[in-house]
Amino acid sequence: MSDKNKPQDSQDAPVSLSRRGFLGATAITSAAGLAGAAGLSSAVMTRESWAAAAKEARNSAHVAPGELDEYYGFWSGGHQGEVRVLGIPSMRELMRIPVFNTDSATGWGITNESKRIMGDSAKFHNGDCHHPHISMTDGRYDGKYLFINDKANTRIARIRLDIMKCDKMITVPNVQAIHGLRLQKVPHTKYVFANGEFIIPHPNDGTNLDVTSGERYTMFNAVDAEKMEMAFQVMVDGNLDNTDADYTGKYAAATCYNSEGAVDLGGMMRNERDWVVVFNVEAIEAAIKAGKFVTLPGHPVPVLDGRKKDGKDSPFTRYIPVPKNPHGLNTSPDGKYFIANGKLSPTVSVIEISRLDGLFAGKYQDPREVIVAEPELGLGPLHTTFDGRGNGYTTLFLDSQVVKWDIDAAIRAYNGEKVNYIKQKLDVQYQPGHNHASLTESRDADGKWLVVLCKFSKDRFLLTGPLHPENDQLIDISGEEMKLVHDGPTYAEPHDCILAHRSQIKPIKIWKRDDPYFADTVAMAKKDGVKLEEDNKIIRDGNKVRVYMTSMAPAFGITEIPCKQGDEVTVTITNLDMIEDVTHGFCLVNHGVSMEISPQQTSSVTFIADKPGVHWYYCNWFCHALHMEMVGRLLVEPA
Ligand code: RUQ
Ligand code: CUA
Ligand code: CA
Repeated sequence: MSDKNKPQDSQDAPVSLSRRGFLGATAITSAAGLAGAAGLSSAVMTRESWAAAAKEARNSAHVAPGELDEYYGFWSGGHQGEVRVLGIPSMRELMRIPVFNTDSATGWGITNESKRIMGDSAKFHNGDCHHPHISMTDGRYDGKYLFINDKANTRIARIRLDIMKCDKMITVPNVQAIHGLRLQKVPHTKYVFANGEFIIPHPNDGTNLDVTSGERYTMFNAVDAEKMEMAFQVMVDGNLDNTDADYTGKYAAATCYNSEGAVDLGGMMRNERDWVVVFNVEAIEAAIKAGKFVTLPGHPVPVLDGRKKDGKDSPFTRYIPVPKNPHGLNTSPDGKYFIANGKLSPTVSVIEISRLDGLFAGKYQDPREVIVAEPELGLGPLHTTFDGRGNGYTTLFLDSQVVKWDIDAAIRAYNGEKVNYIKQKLDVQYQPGHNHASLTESRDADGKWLVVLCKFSKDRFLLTGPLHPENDQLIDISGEEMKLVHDGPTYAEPHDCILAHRSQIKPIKIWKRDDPYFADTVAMAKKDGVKLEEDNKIIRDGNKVRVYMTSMAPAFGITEIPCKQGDEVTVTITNLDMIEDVTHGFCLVNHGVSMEISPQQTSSVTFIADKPGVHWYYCNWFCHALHMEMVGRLLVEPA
């Protein structure tokens, strides 16, 4: 074979772009005035030299067969819509929790139980989740719930961490696109704080189609975490990006990148400073208690006005100018600082939380007096995370780096001292968004592992066509130096993740029969006089057919379901197996029906028997040597 005809290994195609050149024109546009500073350079390492350098550290992260990981990681699945559970440090994917998507394996979006949880929004088949956060008690993860936003359809979902299933979902009214989401940390997670990102006209009924004039705003939202109902909304100036809460229970803060209220890219970058808006939770609660709120048409949630009027502040909010289109907002685990990440400015702004009482009391002429440091870290700072030893770790999107910096030193530098606050800059591959250190959002931040979620993987993995995976990288931060130990390809698009120690999460092994997850289905059976744990019964009720059956490896309790064309059939299955891990499924061929029934679980699904004839159903979770034989038939008589 001549060289010309030799098959080319496309995986080995030379990498033609340098790390910094990679983003090209798009990045330069969005980096606006910063492009000039991109001349700073660092040596570009090859993939091979990375592999060699990482070898030693990788051994410390190795989790051998039979060993368990020390941490749970909960990953946002981004616009794929699910939450993923990973073991850290192995970075092995342990489970997927469908939330804002449809899932064929478990029947999420197909079963009656999941549709009841999704409510009105079950009609949507897409989602865009960003920010997973674990409920807290006294500033520590309590392992009860995980909350996550859906930017695409303005929803918030809750996952029960004992069963690792979504158990509640609400659509936030009066706003569009929930982006930032964080939890009240102290005294416990009473509220889920969630930012409505986009400014919309009010009312948004088509009478005003211009977002730059007339009554228009977005709102900061609080959801009652236990009831999963709206608690309050606060109108703001500008828009809202990311948020976090403090360790007193009194304040939450959010970044705004569009103080301009613009509708175009140029307009949104016009101001040199946008702001952080601080919310006074106590003042908000007091106003609601005193009945000093309004409601908007169509929803009873109390709404407060946190906008400035004629330059005067409301009792509920303060606006702190920070540069420029800030993005991430992160509370340091010692409870001292809110840190706003500058994005289009190479700086982060460090806000001292203990000065906020004074800010609300009118102590400061200039709200920027609450800022105690504004260190210059590099290009495109997006998110900061912490090791509990006084260091911040900030992602630099444009530089493709994580920078480790000393918060106290940055404060001293801001006060004029000559001190170097930058400890290390580590190249990551490539363009990192969020980063997240173990236990970092709690008092227990332990500075062991750092996960960096890179938006581009470029040359790091075998090629998969034009669509590349993301690259979630694991960095050992236990020592003085950050060490990259693992590259992890992930599917679109983990915006954010959270790491909890395994002792903080307590999942159950088999379902409890009285679990509220399927309580409505149990109640329905009771109305039909059916004992789910024993009975195999078919109940005909007009053109409704309700089938109650048990499953036990390797047999369904009912193997023939006679019905008439056009009947609405509900199949309810209770898995009597008591053995851990023996999950059954129910899949009806050519009907789009499929669901999971784990040990001691009850699941149900409703469909129309619209095709006359014989239709096989089978167990689609491999459960037994005779799993293939675990079948039955739907017998549909023509109408
Ligand atoms: S955002 S890459 Cu949706 Cu959390 Cu910052
Ligand atoms: Cu039951 Cu497979
Ligand atoms: Ca702006």
